Amino acid sequence: MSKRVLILMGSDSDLKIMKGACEALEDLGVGYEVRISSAHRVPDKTADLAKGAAQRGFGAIIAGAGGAAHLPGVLAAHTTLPVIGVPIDTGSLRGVDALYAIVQMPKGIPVATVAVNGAYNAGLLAAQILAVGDEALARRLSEYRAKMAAQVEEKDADLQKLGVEGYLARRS
Ligand code: RP5
Repeated sequence: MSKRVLILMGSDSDLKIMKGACEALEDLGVGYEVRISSAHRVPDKTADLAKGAAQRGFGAIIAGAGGAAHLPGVLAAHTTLPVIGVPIDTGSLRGVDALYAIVQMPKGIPVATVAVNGAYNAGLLAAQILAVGDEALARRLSEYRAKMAAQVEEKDADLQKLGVEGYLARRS
């Protein structure tokens, strides 16, 4: 059976950003479960989710958090599944606080970190991790890339045809 992705976030205030990860996984036909679990407010639940994840059929974990952003690192401490961290911009420090917190893991316990608010890419990266052992998913990823490349070529052809002003006028 295909592995799924466990998506976690520290607060429901992260959900509007983290839904990007859900969208990416849906675009690629990857199953997922999405949960709220704070490293600070419900530490035992967070540890239990990480400890049980592999056994429950998850192949990767995506964790979004803002501020002190300890969630991805704490999950990574409790599982050898790959953990992808999404720094969330909570306003005051524009997400740089969460980015530094997530990316600066100590040697021995890595967390793969995407851009601030980069939840869609986290979903893609999780899919790419699962695709190592899933040929059908690897094919869907190649198709996704080919579609993206075709869209760029279409835009370039339109730009050549319409010119800069014409292209911008059509976009607005
Ligand atoms: C973090 O604190 C959460 O991930 C969230 O980004 C931030 C603020 O949480 P709330 O106060 O909105 O619940 O743990």
